[in-house]
This record gives sequence, structure tokens and C-alpha cells, in this order.
Amino acid sequence: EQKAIVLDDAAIRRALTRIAHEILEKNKGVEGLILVGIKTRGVPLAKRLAEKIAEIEKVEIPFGEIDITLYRDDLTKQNGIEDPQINGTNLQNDLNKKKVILVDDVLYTGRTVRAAMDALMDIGRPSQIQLAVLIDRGHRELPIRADYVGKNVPTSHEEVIAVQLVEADGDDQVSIYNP
Ligand code: 3GP
Ligand code: 5GP
Ligand code: MG
Repeated sequence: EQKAIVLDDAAIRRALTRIAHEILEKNKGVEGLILVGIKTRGVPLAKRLAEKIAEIEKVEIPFGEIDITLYRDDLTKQNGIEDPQINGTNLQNDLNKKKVILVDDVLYTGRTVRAAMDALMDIGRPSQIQLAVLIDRGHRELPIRADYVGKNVPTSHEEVIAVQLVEADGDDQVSIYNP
């Protein structure tokens, strides 16, 4: 098992700074924006983006989290298991006419994001949903793409992207390995 570093701490920091600027550019400021992190590691990433945006624009933007449990047949190797399910959310914000930016660490098949969008639609009627991910590893099974990508990392199905973040793991690093 050989691990190759895909992003070190400086590269993660730069990618998130760039994405914060891209979010502001695309949305022409912070008006109506709300950042929503997908648990677990999408949450600290969304918080970091909110901090960077606050630094740049001197405005706080609302922030929420959403918990999607994985009932992934490709993870458990069992068939007949459902797609990712909503476990919970702390979203008390009124999403009507808001531009929601979903944030996750890794985008793979797209099923987690689809479940997250379902959950958002149940809560309210956002005017837009955008998606930011640190890593896009390919292999989409649904017509879903990210608006903001830290790094595109082509992978095989067997490979795993390990995302370590200070808030969860004590250090910042993204690596790829073949278990
Ligand atoms: P996360 O909470 O940081 O998102 O999906 C649950 C956890 O399992 C995720 O952590 C993710 O890091 C990890 N994981 C590693 N490889 C995979 C994979 O191939 N598929 C999924 N769904 N999760 C993976
Ligand atoms: P999807 O639903 O798009 O297949 O997978 C997205 C979710 O699964 C993300 O929340 C992510 O945490 C997790 N995931 C999928 N593949 C990987 C991977 O290679 N590494 C990590 N760290 N997470 C992954
Ligand atoms: Mg994740």
C-alpha cells in the first residue's frame, strides 16, 4: 500500500482560497448565499470557506450542516441497499430564494449530493443549489457536476482518496492509495 500526496496543507489552503473567490465572483458577492456542509468532512470545509469569504468581504454568511448516512451498495458489497439517506440537519434557515452552496470533501458517484439536494428541497425552495468539493475523483453515476473543484483526481474504482483535515484528524492532507 503506497500513499501518494495529492494536496498538502498549503495546497488545500490555496484551493479553498481560490474557491472562496470563485464563489464571490460567480454570485457577485454574498447576497442570499448560504453554505451547507455535508457531514463529516464537508462541514469543516464549509466553515473554512465561510471564514475566507468573511475575510474577503467583511460579511458573515449563514452556515448549516446536513448529515447523510451512507447505505452504499458499492461500499458494503450488499445488493438491495438503498441510496444514501438523510440522517439529519441543523438547517433552521429559511431556504426560500436562497442560493445554497453544498460543500463536500470528495465527489464520486454523485449519490450523496443527490440525497443532499432532496433534503434541501424538502426544507424549502432555494433559488439555486451550487456544489463545491475539495476532490472530484470521477465515476459519476448521475448527471451531477461540481461548480467549484479543489482538484480533479482521476481514480480507479479500487483507489481511495484519504482526506485528513485538522478539525477531524489533526492535520491537513489529501492522499491517494490502493488498499
Ligand atoms: P467523510 O465523513 O469525511 O466524508 O463515507 C463515510 C466516510 O468514508 C467518508 O468520510 C469518507 O472519507 C470515507 N470513504 C473513504 N473511501 C470512501 C469511498 O470510496 N466511498 C465512500 N462513500 N466513502 C469513503
Ligand atoms: P458519492 O455519493 O459521490 O459516491 O460519494 C461522495 C461521498 O462519499 C463523499 O461524502 C465522500 O466522503 C465519500 N467518498 C467517496 N469516495 C471517497 C474517497 O475516495 N475518499 C473519501 N475520503 N471519501 C469518499
Ligand atoms: Mg464526505
